[in-house]
Amino acid sequence: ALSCLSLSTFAQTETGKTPISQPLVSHIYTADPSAHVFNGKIYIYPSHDIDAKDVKEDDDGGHFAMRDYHILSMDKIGGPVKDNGVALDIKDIPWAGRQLWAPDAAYKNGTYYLYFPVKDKQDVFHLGVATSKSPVGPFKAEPQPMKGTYSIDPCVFQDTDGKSYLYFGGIWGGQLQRWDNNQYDAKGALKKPEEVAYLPRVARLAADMKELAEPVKAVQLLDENGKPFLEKDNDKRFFEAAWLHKYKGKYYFSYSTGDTHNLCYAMGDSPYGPFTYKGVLLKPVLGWTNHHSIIEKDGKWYLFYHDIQLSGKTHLRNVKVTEMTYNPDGTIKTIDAYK
Ligand code: FUB
Repeated sequence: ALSCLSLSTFAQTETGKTPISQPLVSHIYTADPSAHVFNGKIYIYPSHDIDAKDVKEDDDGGHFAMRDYHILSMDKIGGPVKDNGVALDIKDIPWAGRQLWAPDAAYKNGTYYLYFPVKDKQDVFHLGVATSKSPVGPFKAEPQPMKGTYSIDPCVFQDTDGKSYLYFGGIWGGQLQRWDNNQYDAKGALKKPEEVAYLPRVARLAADMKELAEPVKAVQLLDENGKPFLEKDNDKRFFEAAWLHKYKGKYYFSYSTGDTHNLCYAMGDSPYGPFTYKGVLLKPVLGWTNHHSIIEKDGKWYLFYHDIQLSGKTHLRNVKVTEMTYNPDGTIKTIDAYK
């Protein structure tokens, strides 16, 4: 879901300032880090960015032409980071056409689940799932996309009552605009400035974690006054990169505003929302995209994110982590990734 980034965007961000964190790995390009703690250890499920020289940059993010996943692991924040090699290759996903975008993972009853978006052979994004007995794979993909899923950026949230929810969606190159009311329309248009913005999607997962247990719903995301965002509120409305976490009994839905490059968050009392907008979590980073995850480890909270510190190119990103802190009222202190 990305449009041409451009050097102008690069210049408007924090060029010249000092990054607060360094890339977690530098031997490969990584992005969209979905972090989890499994058995006391941190696992990061990122996109694996590559320089596909045969693919031209376009407004639908065609230059994000990723073909596999590598899972990173670390015992603690600040410790050595291990690249566990190829965990899933696009050639082993029977229905895949191109573009393995931002994944997520979950664990249940001895099995690890890797959720991923990829375009099918007709160039339509759907979500797939793959399983492994190890958190770092190798993962085996199911032969078909997950029924009823579409668009990009899956995020699985497992609530304390054992229920699991799949969040997803992304406009522009992420194709969410083609799926109003869960029906495909290849001509689905972006909203006009005065129209109500597209909303992210959610569905509870079935017990086997491979299927949806219910029809896909829109996640209710409201502005500070309890009103839906309009498309012209593009510094706050949802674009892509959904993440859900829970803190002190409240549900936090965070996401990217895409073309305005913010990571924002909203709070609610249920995994379905409604979520009320609370502010910016991470200001724009170097590069067009902004995409994150949030975990708790040893009593501290961490934001995983990416920028393009190593390459200076929008499609060659590097994942990073920084501590995240809450205010006494449960709101989150805004992070600026550069000093
Ligand atoms: O990495 C490809 C796409 O870029 C992701 O799916 C979006 O969230 C954006 O980060």
